[in-house]
Amino acid sequence: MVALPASVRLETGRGGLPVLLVNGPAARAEIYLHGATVTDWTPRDREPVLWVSSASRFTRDAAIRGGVPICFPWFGAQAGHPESPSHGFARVSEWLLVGAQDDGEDVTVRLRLTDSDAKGASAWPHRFEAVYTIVVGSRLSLALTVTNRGDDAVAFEEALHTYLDVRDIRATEVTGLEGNAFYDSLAGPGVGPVPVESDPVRFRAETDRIYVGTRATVTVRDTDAGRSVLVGKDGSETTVVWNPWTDKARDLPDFGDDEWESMVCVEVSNIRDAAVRLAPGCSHTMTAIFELAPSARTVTQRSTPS
Ligand code: TA6
Repeated sequence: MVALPASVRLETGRGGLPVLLVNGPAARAEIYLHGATVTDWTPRDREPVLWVSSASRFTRDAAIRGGVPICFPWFGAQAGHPESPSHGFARVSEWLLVGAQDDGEDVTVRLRLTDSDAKGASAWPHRFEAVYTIVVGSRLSLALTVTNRGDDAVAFEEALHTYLDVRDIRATEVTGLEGNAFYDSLAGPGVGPVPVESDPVRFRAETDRIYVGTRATVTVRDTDAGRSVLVGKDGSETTVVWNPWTDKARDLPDFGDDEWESMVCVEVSNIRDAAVRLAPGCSHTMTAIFELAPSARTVTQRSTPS
């Protein structure tokens, strides 16, 4: 058993699933071993940044609807295997806690998944090790390192399928993707990248896009809440932006009918042409870094009506 610092407790969470409760100097967080899903990150004196559906399941056979599910080793449907789970098996597998420590203002937690622990790994018959390093502080850093433990080269897709909480999606915009082409996933498979995005992404209907060749930090500006979330990254070439809007939200069994108004997914990823190729023994790391832009309003000022 890994020795836990005082800032980290292993508890029984929703659905009886094991959860790590992190209470560090600069922020708190909640991390389910199920899917290594971070379901809460709240910097001190700020509001929670991640969104979790009130209808989410917390069971071993389903992904958590919210927080940061990990899509690996494929994104969406597995090519040639329609029976395989959407977005791969990492988000429905139990990850092993391999380390936890205090680092000044930050708290670092490490989780691991290998081909022998993964649920349904037979769908992707390759030997691998995935290590997820979560640093909880005034910034949230999520680094997924995948190592090819086999004798043959492998290719995989990955995404940190982050659900961000917003006050109103209609008053939310995403900047930093201008100049990047995108696949419109609503246009169906086989439709090539749509010409370059020229404006901030605004939401007026179901939106499901895969931006390609992205490197820059993306800003999610939630004007109603007066808050911006910066999404920085490393080792990632694509960014997915998703909001299900009314119909898709209604169709999803683990998603509240009206909850589309208060969330947006911005997903640091390597999918489609950016799938990662690894030779035997080699590793690749993809990192997402979340940060709240300085805000004139902190929790206390907002909560006391004038
Ligand atoms: O990331 C966007 C997306 O791929 C959408 O197409 C939508 O299906 C969403 O993920 C949710 O997928 P899920 O398998 O979690 O229902």
